[in-house]
Amino acid sequence: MRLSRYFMPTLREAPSDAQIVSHQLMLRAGMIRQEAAGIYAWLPLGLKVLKKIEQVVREEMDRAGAIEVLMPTLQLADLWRESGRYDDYGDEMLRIKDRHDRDLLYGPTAEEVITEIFRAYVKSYKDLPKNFYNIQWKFRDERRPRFGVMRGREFLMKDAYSFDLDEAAARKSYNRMFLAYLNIYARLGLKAIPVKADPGPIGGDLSHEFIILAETGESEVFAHRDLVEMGAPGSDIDWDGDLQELVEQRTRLYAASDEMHDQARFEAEAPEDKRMTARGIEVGHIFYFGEKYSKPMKALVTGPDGQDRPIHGGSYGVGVSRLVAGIIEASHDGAGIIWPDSVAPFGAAVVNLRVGDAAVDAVAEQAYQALVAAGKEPLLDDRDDRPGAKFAALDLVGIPWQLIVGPKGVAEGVVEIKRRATGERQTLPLDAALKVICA
Ligand code: 5CA
Repeated sequence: MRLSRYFMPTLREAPSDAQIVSHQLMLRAGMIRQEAAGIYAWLPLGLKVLKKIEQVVREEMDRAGAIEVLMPTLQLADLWRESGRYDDYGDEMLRIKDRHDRDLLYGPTAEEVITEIFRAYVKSYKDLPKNFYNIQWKFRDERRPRFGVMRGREFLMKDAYSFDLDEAAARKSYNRMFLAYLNIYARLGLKAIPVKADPGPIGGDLSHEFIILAETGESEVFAHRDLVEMGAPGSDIDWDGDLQELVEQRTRLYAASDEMHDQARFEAEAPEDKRMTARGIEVGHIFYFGEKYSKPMKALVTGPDGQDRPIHGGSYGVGVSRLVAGIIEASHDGAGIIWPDSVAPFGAAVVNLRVGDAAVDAVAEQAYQALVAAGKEPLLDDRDDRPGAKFAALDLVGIPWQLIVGPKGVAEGVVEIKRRATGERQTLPLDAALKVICA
């Protein structure tokens, strides 16, 4: 992409109503535009990052055996009347009437819709397990939308739904999602802590929130340090095998958010120097809820004994748009955003320091074409602007590499490269510079 033809409306100052650093930086980097409270348009740079996160989530869901579908944003109220949730959901649900006076709603989640789809086709235990997911916009009329896309009203969620014959099988589906989530966050450069969450009226111990650490987080977490340091399981685990031990390794050590925290247990289970208390952002939530939807909505399958029974379900959410802000909270400095390579909007920026100088233009173009060919999705800064302004904008938007082409270097046969995360610079011939960036 050539910056002269792109749309990257960066701002020197953040609007004063942006309270947290990710919101400030997303506005300054020209990633989003607020259209109404908690409702945002995604500008080109923001959209690129959103799509990259979406793709990481998709790949890890596919690997763990989930199957992608796309459900509508608008849902029929009648389905929610079947599950009994229509009246309970309250003011967070955006209720809509169509021209035939039918009650619709903008989906805040999709348990009812997926249960309707499942029951229409799946009738036998032989077709289980099944796990369907979609990455779709949700709407919750939050009382206090704030912090930009961190707590929006319209937001992008990956929601997966598992269907199993009994609780033991459902636990296996749950374990797959639990471990897939850790892999997702690791690929996004994040350290996520799985904490026990309130399982609600179903009871049991099968509900976890995934929290990433950030001072501005809305949740407080209490955790054993060894859990915080424990790595993700990695994507080459046997997804069809017994995952219980891998999950237990990560649930044995104490971890809880404020509503489930028990100080006495924390002190008994973690020695003082291992006790960590911090603020964090909830970037995922997984639940096992048994027959909660299948019973009232009659999602039944025939078991091996010929008897029909309600399936055991679970649902698994990742806050995809919230993650854009969450990654920024976890990875920025005074100059701006520092994207992990896995979600950077561009892999590298080629900075032409003297646009219009034929020799400099030629080297910049050569570097740009080489990076295109290498699949690095480069941005060519071919604007006629002061070097200082160019560097400030590129630092702000957080592109992992800058390849700087100026008249002095071109005369000497070298370019400069800068790694955004460390500020480290090297002066090298172009070929060697490209090798470093593409390594
Ligand atoms: N039905 C379940 C799982 S599919 C569900 O809706 N879970 S949830 O309510 O916990 O949402 C899943 C994830 O969406 C949360 O962990 C959070 O990361 C994200 N999320 C929830 N509300 C918002 C919001 N208002 N703005 C941005 N992200 C949100």
